[in-house]
Amino acid sequence: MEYKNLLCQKENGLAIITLNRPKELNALNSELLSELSSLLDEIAVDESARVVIITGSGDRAFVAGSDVKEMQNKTSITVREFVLTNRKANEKIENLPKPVIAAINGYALGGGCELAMSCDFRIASENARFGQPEINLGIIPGAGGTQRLTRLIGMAKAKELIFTGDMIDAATALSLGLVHKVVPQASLINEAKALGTKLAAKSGPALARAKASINSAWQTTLDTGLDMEMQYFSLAFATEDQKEGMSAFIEKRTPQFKNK
Ligand code: CO8
Repeated sequence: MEYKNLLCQKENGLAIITLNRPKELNALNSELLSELSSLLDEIAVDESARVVIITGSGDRAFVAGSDVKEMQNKTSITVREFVLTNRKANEKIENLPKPVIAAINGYALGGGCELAMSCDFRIASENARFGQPEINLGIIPGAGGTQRLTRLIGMAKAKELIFTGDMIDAATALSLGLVHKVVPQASLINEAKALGTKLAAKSGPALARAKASINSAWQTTLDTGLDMEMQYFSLAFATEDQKEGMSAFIEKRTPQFKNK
């Protein structure tokens, strides 16, 4: 399917999504977010796409936030639909049964930082800037920022970023644990592809269950989480990949996973 605000390229088990509104620094409008949800639905069932990379078009911005021009005249009632569209897209990323890597090529502000935080990995270019500047617009983060940022970097630093609206550079984001790695912009996409290729060689069902099990740690008690882990762990023994992985270990060879 063709998308107006997205590009999608598939190669060697990777689906590379480019958020493509460069004139608006890839600001998220509801059309882009709806398209992203549809594309992720397609990718979820596409066996040729084992890992997803999300990046922004151009060399200035990953995403400079939700589209302020679209939001400006909304009311407390009408803005809820926009929030839900954004929330749905972020939850599709977070719950996609495949790893998702954000390749952050510039500003990741507001809804852009929130989208990146819904991904499993964040690799940033040296020029990336992060922030939740909503306070400067007289609002608060509305696409998960108060929740995911707090869980990722802790309450003290989340309050500092959200209350001040200040931007931080990529090195600071790395020191806070907000990103996994910082690389020169010229090598960003290749770094993301290298990680994607490494993950694409693993067992897809095992990755999907590891992701779901780790995600549950955010939502539940330790006991319930351990029960869920036991279920996912046990289910792995119903896969061909478990047989292949363990046989390969014993036969001292590299496993050839079939994602079954
Ligand atoms: N929305 C709409 N347009 C934007 C946005 C945005 N978030 N960011 C940039 N643009 C547009 C600018 O308006 C400008 O367009 P034009 O040329 O037509 O005036 C173009 O992109 C280029 O931007 P600048 O000229 O401002 O470029 P600069 O290099 O001077 O500055 C910045 C770059 C620092 C990134 C600056 O553009 C900026 O501060 N942008 C806004 C950042 C921001 O406040 N983001 C948070 C938005 S609110 C949000 O994300 C809420 C999340 C909660 C959502 C809940 C569900 C909806």
